[in-house]
Amino acid sequence: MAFYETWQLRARFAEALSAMYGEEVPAYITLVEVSQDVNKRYMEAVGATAERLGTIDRVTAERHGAIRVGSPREMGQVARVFAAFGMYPVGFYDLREAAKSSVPVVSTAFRPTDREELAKNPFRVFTSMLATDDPRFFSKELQERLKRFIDSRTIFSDELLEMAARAEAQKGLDEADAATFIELATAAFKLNDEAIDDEWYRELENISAVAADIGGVRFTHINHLTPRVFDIDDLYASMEAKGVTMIDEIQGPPAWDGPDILLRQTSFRALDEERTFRFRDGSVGPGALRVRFGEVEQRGIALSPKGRELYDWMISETDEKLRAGETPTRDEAAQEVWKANLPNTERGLREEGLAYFTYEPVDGAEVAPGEYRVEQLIDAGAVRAEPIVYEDFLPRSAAGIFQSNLKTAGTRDNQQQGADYDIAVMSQIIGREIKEPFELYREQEAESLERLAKDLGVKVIPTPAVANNA
Ligand code: OOG
Ligand code: NI
Repeated sequence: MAFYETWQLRARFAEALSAMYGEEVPAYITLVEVSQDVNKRYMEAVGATAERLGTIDRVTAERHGAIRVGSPREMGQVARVFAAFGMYPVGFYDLREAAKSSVPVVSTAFRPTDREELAKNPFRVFTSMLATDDPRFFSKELQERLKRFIDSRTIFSDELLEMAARAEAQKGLDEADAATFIELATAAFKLNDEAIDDEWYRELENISAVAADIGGVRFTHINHLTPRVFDIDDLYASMEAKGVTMIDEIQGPPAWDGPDILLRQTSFRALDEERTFRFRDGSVGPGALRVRFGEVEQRGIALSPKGRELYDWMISETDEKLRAGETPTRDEAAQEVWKANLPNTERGLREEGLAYFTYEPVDGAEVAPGEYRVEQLIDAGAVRAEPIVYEDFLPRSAAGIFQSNLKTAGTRDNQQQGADYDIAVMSQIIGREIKEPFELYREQEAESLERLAKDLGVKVIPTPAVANNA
């Protein structure tokens, strides 16, 4: 019988979720089709360098999902399911702080962590946990009811969790088990039509639509599945031309003439979906909910801590310009800030140690023994630099995406002391160590430098990105 390795399970899981989500949210199918057109158009227009940040095959298949769970127990369980697919927690995002509206969640992303695995299938899932114990959002009394409600539900069955443990231990499953496992895992994220308690849902919704979406129902569901494009400006215009209403902005860096960095994201607005409610008088009937939307993204180069500091500064500088009324739109403000502060070549990014790359010898290259900087080797035609793609998320963009799809801001009491969460606390909740994104990228660059030195038989001086962040 055929054996499905971890990455094959991951690819099948991503495909199964995509098929299910397409049935649930037909506008997603339009988004995927338009994304594919955009990518084809980009390949034709740009030619050979189009695939610098990802091959067309990888980018076409690439998705990230977003899910939301209600408790540490559920977070630990979902981590076990994802581990079976070779997806491990990376990064900590506190959206309570990043959002102006009431978004009471803390998050991580589950994804493959090494290069070969990412190349085989990069599926990742942004996973948020409701901070039910945060008194800024929930009174003591409501915390109790919310916890009781969430603790009484079962999203991940014992059968699913047992199979996940087996798949993780064996690094895969045989054909029959693989099919069952993927079916069970996918079904755990299917939109359920069990009647929703209207009074309970609305009580939570008054505080935060996100809290209601997570804690107001007995199930979870996939919130969005995001395709990747090479040109998000083209995607945005193409969707609007089709009559699909998009949120007001593209989140993250602006369009500009230099290298793509980090992550640009946008989405079509959350759509009304019919769900079933049980009302106070006991009657059951339809009602509309608006929680799911269609996000799309364009990925750029991973930044070092120094680069990230510059990025965060440029974002606040952009806010400042906008506030001062210096430019009419956020995009124009950002473009000016980018032009004035960010090197507009990959080489510039490397020389200032702002972004991560890997370095490979050019075929047949020969270099006299000695000690070199990589830029010297590149100039001599002996070495090629390849950008490392940013595989993670941005808290402010995530908060922006959450917010722009909420109808109301909700409520929060900032006089209260917030519940403490950080990467260490979240690691404990998950039961596995959450990796720091920077460390993964830095390791990749450092390893490539070591390999390069060995291959060429020379000494290579550490690059600024590696040396500054050791
Ligand atoms: C997650 C929102 C964040 C992203 O891509 O930044 C996100 C959610 O809506 O659950 O998906
Ligand atoms: Ni997303």
